[in-house]
Amino acid sequence: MVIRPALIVVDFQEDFCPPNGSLAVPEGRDIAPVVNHLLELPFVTKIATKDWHPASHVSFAANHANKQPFADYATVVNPANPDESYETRLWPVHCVQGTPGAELVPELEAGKIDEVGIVEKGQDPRVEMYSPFYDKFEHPRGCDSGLAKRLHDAQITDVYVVGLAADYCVRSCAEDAAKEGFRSFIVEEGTRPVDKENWAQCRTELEKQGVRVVTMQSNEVQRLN
Ligand code: VGL
Ligand code: ZN
Repeated sequence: MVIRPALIVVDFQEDFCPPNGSLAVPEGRDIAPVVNHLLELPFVTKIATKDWHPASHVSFAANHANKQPFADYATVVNPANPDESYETRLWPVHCVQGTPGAELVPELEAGKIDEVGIVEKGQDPRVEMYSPFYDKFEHPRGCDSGLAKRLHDAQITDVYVVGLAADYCVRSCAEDAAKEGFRSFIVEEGTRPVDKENWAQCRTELEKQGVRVVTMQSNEVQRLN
């Protein structure tokens, strides 16, 4: 079996990491050794993504009257179709374009990412975009980053996803990779969730979407060596 694996390092940025990140994921920075180890392996392509929001982004609680980050939600309407909408969780201001919080963490060996590797997402102030492939709107399709085409053009068969956060952007990335027809894996030691108490449930839902959560010791990772 010929496998052509890709690695996607999702949103390993200061704002998602302790001690100072505005949306710090517990133990978020601790994934660095695992991510760097994976970056040594012979993936066909190694991609990093950045959450890259304008200050006016819809996901910031501060941009809505009387809304609290983490606790409250807002309705996002498809700018191209008022009949399509979803409720989205609100967050502290994070990963604003060009700010220190939006930088990749210095622990990440970014020199090992492909030259053209960085995908920036969440740039439309009106919509949430957890996945680096597409935003959630389908009728019509919203933002397409071009990542799916890039992976198909490179004849990728298997996508390995790590980074932050497991239950939001890593999850959405792995689900879209599966939808695109790639075998899709999340490497568990290379990610951390915002809500640890919901991770078991989240895993079950991921497996239903065809994503496999694997460990560094699994055959799926060991065979890459
Ligand atoms: C993320 C919440 C808001 C993530 C991004 O990268 O998982 N989570 N924006
Ligand atoms: Zn965000």
